[in-house]
Amino acid sequence: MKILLVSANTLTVPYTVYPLGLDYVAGALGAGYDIKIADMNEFASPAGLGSAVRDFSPDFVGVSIRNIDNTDTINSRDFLADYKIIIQQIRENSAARIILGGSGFTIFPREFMQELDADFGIAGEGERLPELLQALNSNADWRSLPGIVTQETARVVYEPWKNKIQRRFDPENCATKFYLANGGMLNLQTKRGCPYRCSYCTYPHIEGSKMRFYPAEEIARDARRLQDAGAKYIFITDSAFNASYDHSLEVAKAFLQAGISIPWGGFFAPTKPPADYFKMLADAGLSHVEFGTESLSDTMLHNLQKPFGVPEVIEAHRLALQAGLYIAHYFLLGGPGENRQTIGETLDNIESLNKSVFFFFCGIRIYPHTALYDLAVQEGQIQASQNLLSPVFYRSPHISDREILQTVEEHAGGRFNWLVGSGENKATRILPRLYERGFSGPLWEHLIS
Ligand code: B12
Ligand code: SF4
Repeated sequence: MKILLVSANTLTVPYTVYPLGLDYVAGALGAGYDIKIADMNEFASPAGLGSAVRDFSPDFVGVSIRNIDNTDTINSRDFLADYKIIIQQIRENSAARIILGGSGFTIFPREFMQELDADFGIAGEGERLPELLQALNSNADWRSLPGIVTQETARVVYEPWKNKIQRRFDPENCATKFYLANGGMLNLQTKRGCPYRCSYCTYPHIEGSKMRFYPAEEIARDARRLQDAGAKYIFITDSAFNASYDHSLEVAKAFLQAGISIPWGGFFAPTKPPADYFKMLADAGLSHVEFGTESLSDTMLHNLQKPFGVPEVIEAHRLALQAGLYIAHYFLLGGPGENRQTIGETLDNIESLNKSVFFFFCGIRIYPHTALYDLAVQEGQIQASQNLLSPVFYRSPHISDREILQTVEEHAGGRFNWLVGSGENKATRILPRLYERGFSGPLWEHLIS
C-alpha cells in the first residue's frame, strides 16, 4: 500500500519548522508500507505537490495540519485557504483517500473535516494510522477506534496512545535536506504529555496530561542521528522539558554519553529547579531556555492556573543565567482579571530579570477543552456553539488591548529585547540576515542587550 504524507506548513515565522509529527507517523507505519514524505516547503508552488502526487500514485494521502493561524492579535493570519489548495491539488491528481491529522487538526477535528472535505481524520496521535488502514483494508469496523473522524462524526473520542512510539528519521529525505540548508535546525521529542493545567493551554488536550517518557538512551541515539545528518541545533518540542526534572536530567546525561556537541534548547516552566539543574543541562549542551512565564503578577499567575508564582520565576531565571544560558520569557497579557495594577506589577517585576528577551502577546486565543473556554462562555465572550477555527481572543473586561500594548511599548522605551506581538517586525528585519550569514538556532539571543 502506498502512503504519501504531506506537511502542509509553510510558515517561516519565527523560522521554518521540521515536520517531526510525520517522522512518528512514518515510524508507526513501518516497513509494511511504501511511504513518501512531501513537504510544501520543497515546492515552488502548490502545483509541485500535484505532480508529486501523480508520480507516486498513492492509495492514501495523509495531510499534517499543524498551524491553524499565527495566533497573533496584531497581524492575524490563518491558513485555511492554503490548505484548501493542497486538498484540491491532491483531488485533481489522484483518487487516493485523504486522511487529516496534526496538532492543529486535533484541536478542531470536526471543523477541519468540514472545511477541507477530507475522507478521514485522526484526532490525537498519528500512531493510530496503521490501525485505521488495516481496518479499512479488511472491511473491519474502524468506527470503534478512538480519534477517528469522518464527515459524519458527532463526538470525537480522545485517547492517548499507550503502545510503542517510534520515530523514523531519514537523513536523505528532501524535507530533511531543506531544513538542514535553511537554518540547520532539527527537532526532537523526549516525552509526550503535560501534567499542568494552565487555563488557556491546549497541550494537555493534544498530548494528554499524563507524561509518557521515551528511554533516555533512545532519545540520545536519535539526537546523534540528527547531529550526524548535519543538524546545527536541536529544538526539544516537549510541552515543558523540565516538567520532569528526573527525566530531563537523564536525557542530558545520555546526550553527554552519546557525544552530542551541537547546542539545543526548548520550552521550560519557570518552576524552582533542584540544585545545579541548569548547570548540568548546560554542560550537556543546553544553550537556550524559553520560559512560558506569561505574567509577573501573582494574581494573574493564579488566574491562569500557572504552576508557579513570581518568586519561582525570579529564582529559575537567576539559576539559568548563572549557568550561562540564553533566556527568553514569553508573556500572555490580557487574561482573566488583568487590569492596570496587574500589568504594572508584571512590568515592574520584569526589570529584575536581566539579560533576557521578552516576547509579549496580548489577548489569549480561546480553544475548546480549556478552562478559559468555559470562562469565556460564562462571561458571554463566546457562544458554546461558536466555531473558533477563526481565532477569537479572550479580552479582559477591565483593560483594553490597546491600553495594555501602549503601556508595554511605553515601558519598553524602544529596548530591542522587548518584542511585542510575534515580534515579526523586529525579527523579520534581523533573523533572515543572520540565517543567510550561516547562523543557526532560534537566534533571539542576538537581541539581548
Ligand atoms: C514545539 C512547538 C513550537 C516550536 C517549534 C520548534 C521546532 N523547531 O520544532 C516553536 C516555538 C518554533 C513554535 C512556533 C510556532 N507555533 Co508551535 N508548537 C509547538 C508544540 C509545543 C509542539 C509541536 C511538536 O513538534 N510536537 C511533537 C510532534 C511529534 O507532534 P505532532 O506534530 O503534533 O504530531 C503528532 C500528531 O499531531 C499526529 N500527526 C501529525 N501529523 C499528522 C498527519 C497525519 C496524516 C496523521 C494521521 C497524524 C498526524 O501524529 C504525530 C505523532 O503522534 C505545539 C503544541 C503541542 N503540544 O502540540 C505548538 C503548536 C503546534 N504551535 C502553534 C503555533 C500557533 C505556533 C506559531 C504560529 C506561534 C507564533 N505566533 O509564532 C509558530 C509557528 C512556527 C512555524 N514555522 O510553523 C499551535 C498551532 C495551532 C494554532 N493555533 O495554529 C500549537 C498546537 C500550540 C497551540 N497554541 O495550541 N512552536
Ligand atoms: S506548563 Fe506549559 S504546556 Fe503545560 S499546561 Fe501550562 S502552558 Fe501548557
